[in-house]
Amino acid sequence: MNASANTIAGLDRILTMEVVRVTERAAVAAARLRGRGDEKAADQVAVDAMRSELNRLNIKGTVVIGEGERDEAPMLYIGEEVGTGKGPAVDIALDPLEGTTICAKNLPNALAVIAIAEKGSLLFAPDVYMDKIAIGPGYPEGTIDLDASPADNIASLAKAKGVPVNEVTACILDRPRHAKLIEAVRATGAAIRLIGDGDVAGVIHTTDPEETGIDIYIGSGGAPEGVLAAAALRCTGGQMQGRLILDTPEKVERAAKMGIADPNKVYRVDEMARGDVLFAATGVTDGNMLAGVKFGRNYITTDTIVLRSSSRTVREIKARHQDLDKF
Ligand code: VTB
Ligand code: MG
Ligand code: MG
Repeated sequence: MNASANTIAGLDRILTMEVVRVTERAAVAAARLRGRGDEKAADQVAVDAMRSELNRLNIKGTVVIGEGERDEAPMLYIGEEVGTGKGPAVDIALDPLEGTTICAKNLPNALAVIAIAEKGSLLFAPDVYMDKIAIGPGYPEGTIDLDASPADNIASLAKAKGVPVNEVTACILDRPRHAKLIEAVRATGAAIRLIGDGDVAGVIHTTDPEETGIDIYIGSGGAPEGVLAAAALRCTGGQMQGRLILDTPEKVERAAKMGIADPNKVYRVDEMARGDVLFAATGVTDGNMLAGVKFGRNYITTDTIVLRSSSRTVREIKARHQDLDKF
């Protein structure tokens, strides 16, 4: 196959296969520190592992959503150049360990996550909170609205799904700031899956309600996690709206420096992730969609989902790693 056949719709499709190793490697490293109560250590090994594998890819990558500003994050910081430098110029959003606390406590749904997109197509979001609402594919456009009340959103989703409201489950981060939201959702009769962390997984879970039991994600979480989740929805279909929470002049200014002129803008999926996007996530701990890493006597097992927007392919890749020394 020649190069043009591989790059017909944006990114080189071979990258779809290559990117799997990046999240697998990070997930295995983090999983070795599952349940040790040390979030920092688990995060650090995941970052190291993801970076070294990423630097083997033939891309000229720039981290646009990463571990933070250069001075606070020594590696995979925003602006860091990654890859061999020999391939196409791409933008990268990553979280080597999404849910450090989940991993430290060995609770469900910690993931190693990456999104790779054509240059300039991911929202350059500051590390602030974002108000989010998301549902999976198959519902009419406009079923959800970030500015509508939780009760209206739940009612609208139930109608679109053709079920009574009490058959809807919302996923919400368990935070004091969500007390009113939780109360409002409960008042509708809908169920809530409260999660300790991991809203990238929470949003992705809406794309497969039969499997995960989650229909809608609501609430505020990290903006970087919002862009990562949007990258995934871009590939699976689904609706998401997000608004940066820029509640101090300092945050408004920081966002302005990153090119955000309207601090109140509501971003839809394709305004957070445009063009051809690849998304990969490997389970670190067992989750609703992905199994966690398993350490066997003779091999290590990983479970990864790889998505590509231009073809809308959803791949689930279970791997047995027998070269144990490498991990
Ligand atoms: C969420 C969650 C992340 O940050 O985005 C959350 O998905 C938001 O911040 O796993 P708070 O914890 O301050 O509420 C994480 O918990 C950590 O990245
Ligand atoms: Mg992180
Ligand atoms: Mg995170």
